Amino acid sequence: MQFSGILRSLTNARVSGTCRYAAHSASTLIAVRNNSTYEVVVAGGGSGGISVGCRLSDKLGAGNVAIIEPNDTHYYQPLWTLVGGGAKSLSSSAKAMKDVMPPKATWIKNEVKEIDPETNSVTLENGEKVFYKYLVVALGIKVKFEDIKGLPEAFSTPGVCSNYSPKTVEKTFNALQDFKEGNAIFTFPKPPLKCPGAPQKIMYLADSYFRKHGKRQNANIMFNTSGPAIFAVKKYAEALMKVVEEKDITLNFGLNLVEVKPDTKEAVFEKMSSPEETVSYNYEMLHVSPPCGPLDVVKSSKIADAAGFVDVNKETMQHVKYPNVFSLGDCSNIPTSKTAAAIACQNAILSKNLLAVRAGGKAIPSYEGYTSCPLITGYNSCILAEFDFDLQPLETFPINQGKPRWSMYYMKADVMRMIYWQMLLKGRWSGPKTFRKIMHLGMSR
Ligand code: FAD
Ligand code: UQ1
Repeated sequence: MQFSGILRSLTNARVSGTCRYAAHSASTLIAVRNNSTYEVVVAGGGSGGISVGCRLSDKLGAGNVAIIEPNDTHYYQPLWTLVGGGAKSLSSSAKAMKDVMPPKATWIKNEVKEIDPETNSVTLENGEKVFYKYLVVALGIKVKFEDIKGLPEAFSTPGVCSNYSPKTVEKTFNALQDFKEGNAIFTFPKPPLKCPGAPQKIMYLADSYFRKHGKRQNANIMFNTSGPAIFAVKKYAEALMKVVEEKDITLNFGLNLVEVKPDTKEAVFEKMSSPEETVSYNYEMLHVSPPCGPLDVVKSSKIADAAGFVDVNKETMQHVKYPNVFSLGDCSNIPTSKTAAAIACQNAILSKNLLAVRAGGKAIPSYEGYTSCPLITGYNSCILAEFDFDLQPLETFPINQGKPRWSMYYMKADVMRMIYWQMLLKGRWSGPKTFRKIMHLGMSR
């Protein structure tokens, strides 16, 4: 049967073909069939996919929303900064995927290999097709350690670590503990990357850790960034420059890590101003924030923009060409900083717009680019950066958020974790806009 025919004949999710199994939430296994059709298919079960999947399956009822996700574990990645700093355990950042799957969604435990918006279908790793009426793409971003020569091998040597993967994040705390003397180098790649504040947060924790353990005088802490500034928003950049100065950190702009030589403990950087020129530093500790990029499955599809990210309207999250396709989070080309905090706002707006379009209406442009980066500056201090598309502060609290505060540290370390598991993933958190309005008594944004 032609797909258009299938679509016409279906008002709700239907299945046809031979039987296979998909893991359902709450660990039950339910039978689904080859070439199934769902009202909504969500590709990816990370922060964006689970939060949207929960909202939509609550509205549309059991059997109508499928989430395609291959992994057994869901990670709360924002906690990895504190895992690397030794303040939280890796296990506290993880939950079984079956426990975060929305109860009314069908979990298809598989990988998306192909997205075809012309036939409204996605092809799975096992070759089966899943058809949708509406598609939500929430596949995240690819972390590309392998783009740095020698790095994959260097991870198996002491001192080389990264908070950007569950496989390497615990090595960061080992490196802090084992550090004796020399350069402690923290890198920042060419954009895009997720949570652009994370590369420097761990550096401030390292500084605090070394001070607490009497080894700060033996450490030359360096931030080697490919960028021209410490942070994109002026207000927070000024505050962070003071932190860098107070902590006596060496700041090198315009340096991009291209190679790691574990035998000689050297990190090689290209100069952004003249890429054929390189500069090498010896390291005792090297924390790598990796280059990131679009997933191949998105890049090779018709829903991608020239850079390989899902091409959506930044205010509605609806695809610019395919009106039944939506996207949020790290895989989209929404021009704001890629964070879970951004997804807090995006998941609510996307869900509302998808349901409006489904009901015959229009997607309403309402996302102003809200994103947030809790810039941890020590084990009990944090600058809470919150801003919009125009890089203008969009702050929740009626205090100067440019100042490092212990209250913001505890909000980040404990309150946010609770909000994430109990509210965001359950479709009950749309970001702090309401609090912002109340706290500012309608006087400012
Ligand atoms: P993800 O949560 O990465 O989910 C993508 C999902 O898609 C994954 O489950 C993956 O398994 C699945 N997937 C991938 N490929 C396929 C496929 N082919 N088929 C099916 N499924 C697939 N954000 C903050 O708000 N505050 C912070 O303080 C913060 N700190 C951070 C610190 C670090 C070290 C890191 C790494 C991130 C941090 N973030 C922070 C960023 C935040 O974690 C991400 O922006 C957020 O998780 C993105 O959500 P997502 O749904 O777009 O992608
Ligand atoms: C937020 O909403 C959020 O999503 C759950 C985060 O992700 C971990 C955050 O880090 C932050 C800071 C916010 C914003 C929330 C408040 C209360 C400022």
